[in-house]
Amino acid sequence: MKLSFIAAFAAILIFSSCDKDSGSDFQPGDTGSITIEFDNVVGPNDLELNTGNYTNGSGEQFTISTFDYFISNLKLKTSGGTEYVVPKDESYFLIKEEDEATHEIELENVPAGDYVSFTFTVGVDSLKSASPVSERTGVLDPAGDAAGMYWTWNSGYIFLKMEGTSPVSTTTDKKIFYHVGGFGGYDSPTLNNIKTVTINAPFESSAKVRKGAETHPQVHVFADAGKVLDGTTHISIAENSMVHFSDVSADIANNYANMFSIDHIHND
Ligand SMILES: [Cu+2]
Repeated sequence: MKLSFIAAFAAILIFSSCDKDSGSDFQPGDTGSITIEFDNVVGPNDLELNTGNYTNGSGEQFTISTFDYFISNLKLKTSGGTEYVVPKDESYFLIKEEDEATHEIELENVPAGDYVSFTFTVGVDSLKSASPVSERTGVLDPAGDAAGMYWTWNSGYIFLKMEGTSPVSTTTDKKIFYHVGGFGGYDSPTLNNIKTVTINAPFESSAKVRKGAETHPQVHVFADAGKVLDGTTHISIAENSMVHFSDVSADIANNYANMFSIDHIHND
């Protein structure tokens, strides 16, 4: 998003903020919809599968061929502190960079309000992970949409999958694999990489949910794939070209828990 747009947007906010408290323009019981767009980037650049060349904090070059992750259990909070919990059955989404149709999450029947805070799980919660396969349909269907995002050998979802190539990879074909999952285990405790993330609206902006089609707020979220390898822990590709169910995955999960931010919100 261009700086000029952000500047213009900020100016609009400043000029419109004076009538912010001029009385409610919605009734109790009103509901509307809200879109949350997950826009995958690498640092300041849009993520470009296969063709984008990136360098991590360890000075290692890499490309990204796959970038997929689960978002679930959304909670929205208004500026007044009222929380709306998206019904659990409607609260599972699989964002796949290669499939543009998955980049936007549509939430319907959301109580009217000015939403400023968005909380979600990156991955699939343990309750759902451990529920019968008949209750894991749609994006959670291991034989369907979730194919490739499920470990049959360990019965759990891959929360985030990043694959690509790197000249410093130690795999035979220079590929890199970062598959992070682990919900804590069924019977005995295992690695728990479930991350809960809260992101807040910038510039005193909010997503104004109103009745029907009066407005259709869109929360434009950036997810920085570069943070997978560079957050609180720097992951060296040469040292970890392939990560699956291992201690290093905990570092990666902590890294990507901080990759989300709201760049801006549209209310049109
Ligand atoms: Cu936008």
